[in-house]
Amino acid sequence: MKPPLLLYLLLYLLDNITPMNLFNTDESSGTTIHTFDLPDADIVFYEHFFTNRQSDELFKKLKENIRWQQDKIKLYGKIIDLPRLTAWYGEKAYGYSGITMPVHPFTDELQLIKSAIEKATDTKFTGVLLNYYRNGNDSVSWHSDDEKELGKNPIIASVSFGATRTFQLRHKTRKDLKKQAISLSNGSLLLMKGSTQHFWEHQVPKTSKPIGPRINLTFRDIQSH
Ligand SMILES: O=C(O)CCC(=O)C(=O)O
Repeated sequence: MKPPLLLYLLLYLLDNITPMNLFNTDESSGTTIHTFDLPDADIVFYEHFFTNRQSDELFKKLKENIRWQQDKIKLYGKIIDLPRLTAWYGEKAYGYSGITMPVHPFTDELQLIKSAIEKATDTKFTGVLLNYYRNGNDSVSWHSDDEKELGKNPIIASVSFGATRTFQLRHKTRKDLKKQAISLSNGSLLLMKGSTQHFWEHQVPKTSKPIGPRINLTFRDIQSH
């Protein structure tokens, strides 16, 4: 049975009332801000930082336009594919875990996302590492974003589009503290600052659940080479 005309009209109106300004990420656009009472950490999670429509559109554009690469790592003496695709965009070169990333200039979409998060966080970012998780078999294992180019207390702004994945955090020395989990949903922004990277490490584990692709962007400020 077809929905009545009135319902179509209502859906049309609702859709068009949703703020479409990409930069409108205040309470009126539905953003919910969560803080975490964790020792040695300063973490803020903005749920629905981007609306679903903006996020779906940005996911599509990033998937098509980003110059994704398949990196390799050495594990127990064997060269294997990194379990995700990556790319680095920004003003300066960057590398991690022995991988040197070719640098590409910010695209229009990346510039838009960067401006939105810079405005909300009052921080300047000079580069972004992108991760493309094709399915639940793609992952990133325990690490901290503490490369020396990121400075003493790195500020990491992590934006997610696509399927929700679990982001886990564990304290490096305090074994009495429980492992934390945050569901990084479509359009969310996770901000990690202060001493977080010194004391905590994070991962996105593999999942056997049938889930779709996800793109994650971690904006960083590269201070020196
Ligand atoms: O995909 C994520 O949410 C985490 C990415 C990450 O840890 C990184 O790029 O260092």
